[in-house]
Amino acid sequence: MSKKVLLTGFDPFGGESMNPSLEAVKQLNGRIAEGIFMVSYEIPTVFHESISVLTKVIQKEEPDIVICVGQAGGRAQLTPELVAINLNDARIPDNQNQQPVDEPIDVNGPAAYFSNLPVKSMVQECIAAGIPAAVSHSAGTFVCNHLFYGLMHYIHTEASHLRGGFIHIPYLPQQVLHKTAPSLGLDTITQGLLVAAVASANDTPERKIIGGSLH
Ligand code: PCA
Repeated sequence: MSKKVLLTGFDPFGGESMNPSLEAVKQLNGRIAEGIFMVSYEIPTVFHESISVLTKVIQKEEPDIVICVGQAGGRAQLTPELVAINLNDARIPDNQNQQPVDEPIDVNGPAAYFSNLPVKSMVQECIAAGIPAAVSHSAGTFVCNHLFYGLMHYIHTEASHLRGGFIHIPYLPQQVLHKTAPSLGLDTITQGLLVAAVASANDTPERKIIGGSLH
């Protein structure tokens, strides 16, 4: 039976007029491929509200897998995140002008949660498809890490059958016309997310693949 994959992207933030995560997940909404069925939703780049919107969407859609996606301007690869930490420390305000500094996401929650998606297999499959990818060991301390932590907390406390995680993606070329920063085209990013979703659904036990970092 085909697995249902929920993909989410964020609205633009930090002065950008677009968010590649939203553009890419929109391309995959309703797409059926290699035994998976994808639906996509927009999440506000807002502390707290992002988690409550995601939770409602999960309850409505009842997916097997949740992959949240966000922009990581300056990165050159698709980067599945390994770990979400219990910390809000915003360098810029979110889209509702909230800027928490040094606050826990959940005072009673653990320091961190690991993704329960096969991050190294996702990376390996992307690379095999010619799409730049690497494991990331930090999702930052802004709304992406916040949503990722909220997702994993929900999985651990209320939905242990669910698999979920987060992927950061680079800027689109249109966003770097006046910046010195790497970018990837929308088709490449979208294809990478599809490959990552299929790798997650195939549910292969995580392989011993070299993918750590020295710093
Ligand atoms: N990236 C931000 C939040 C929304 C997004 O797309 C982040 O990395 O936290």
